[in-house]
Amino acid sequence: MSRNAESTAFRSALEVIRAVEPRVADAIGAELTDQRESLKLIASENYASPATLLAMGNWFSDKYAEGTVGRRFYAGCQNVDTVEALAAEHARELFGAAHAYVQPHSGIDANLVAFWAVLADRVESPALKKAQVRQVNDLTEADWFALRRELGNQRMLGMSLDAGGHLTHGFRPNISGKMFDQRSYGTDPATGLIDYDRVAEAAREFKPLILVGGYSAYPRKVNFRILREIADSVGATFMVDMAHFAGLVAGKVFTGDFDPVPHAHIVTTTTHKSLRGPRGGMVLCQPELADQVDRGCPMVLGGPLPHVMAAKAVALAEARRPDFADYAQRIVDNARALAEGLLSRGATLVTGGTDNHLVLIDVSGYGLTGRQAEQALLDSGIVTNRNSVPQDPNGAWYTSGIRVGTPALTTRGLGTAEMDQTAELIHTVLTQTTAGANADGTPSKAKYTLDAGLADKIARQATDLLATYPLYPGIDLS
Ligand code: DSN
Repeated sequence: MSRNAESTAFRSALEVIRAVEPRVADAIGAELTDQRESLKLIASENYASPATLLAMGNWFSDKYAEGTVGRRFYAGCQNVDTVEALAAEHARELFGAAHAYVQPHSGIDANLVAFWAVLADRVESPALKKAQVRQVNDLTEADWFALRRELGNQRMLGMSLDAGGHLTHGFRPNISGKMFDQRSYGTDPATGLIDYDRVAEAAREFKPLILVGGYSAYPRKVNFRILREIADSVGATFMVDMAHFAGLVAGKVFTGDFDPVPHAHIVTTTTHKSLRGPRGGMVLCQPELADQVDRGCPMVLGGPLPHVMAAKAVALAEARRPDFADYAQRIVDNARALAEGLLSRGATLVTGGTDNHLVLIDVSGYGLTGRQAEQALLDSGIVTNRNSVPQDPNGAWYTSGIRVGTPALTTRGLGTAEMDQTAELIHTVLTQTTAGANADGTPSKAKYTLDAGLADKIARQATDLLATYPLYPGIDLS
């Protein structure tokens, strides 16, 4: 691929946009500059390839395609069928999955599709069976009442939010917490690790319909074989949300007990995190759930996004190339180097380290809340996000943690030596930041002081660190 082609493509696109609304063209250009200049350590972000980005910006966006490949509610979907079938085929081959559904617009959507599929498959309700075979009009008011009561009384067991679980795994601020009676399993307070015996005990007591594995802020591998055994022991369906680590599964860094696909009945993911595709979601499942999963649209989802499915096909094709495995291994090597760099400088890390793509720093050791640390790092050109730590005394808004992840910087080409330098920058900012006070003298969880000169110096050092690894080297918008 000639670099010139990439520059021409994006320059031309911006010229066309600029003729209609120049402020949008300016914002798109400014976003590239900002991303090029900042040290992006948000564990859930990445940089999709130019081919993936370009596959999204076209007339596929104009097409309605409710239904599935070859069975649409709209005419004229032959080209959508092509890209959807390609994306699903790449996903099945890449992950060794029996079935792939590539329509979900996001991770939340993918999880809702999965929840519905499990409910429809598992809830023993005559009313539900009638509804499923399109006898909806035969249902009486009493049927509907019974149906809603049965669906609304199902149980889910997932990882607790402050141990690193995700909001969509049954927590009250999310619709999943309103749909399900939820209970959580946490981590061992001494080690920060999942205690599988306690998960088994919780499953025996609670008897969930769905056992959920997966996380967004747990820095370790999860043994999915053991979780499947626990699910089987109580008759639960085992679902894994691998949104964060899908790239590590695709790149064969997580194999055997740590690859969820052979163990789970149903696996959900986003496509834009470590997997490095377009913003979107996906469901993989065992054959017995495929029919229900394929009802995702219009049961749960709005019309599919064909332009995004085209980009998923491109990104999944990229993930099947041999160099993707090298990228995936480098993500983990980099996270380990970052963790070691932080630990050697005195930082406290949840679980004492990492074996995936992320590191969770407990910033209370620096006398800061997560919110103060996040903002001080941002002032210094380092983009992270605050995150709860287990049993966090500061709650989910202020938090006591900073989550950092390596997929984006790994895509850019930074290696373990640069991770050590990154650890030095983070540690310097955190040691030089002091917590502030409210007007009445009480400690503030948001205010902080950091010398502006030091923040600028760190930001320059971050930019210098990135200079050798230009982002999108083939794209010159000047
Ligand atoms: N927002 C994603 C993350 O940052 O982990 C999960 O939804």
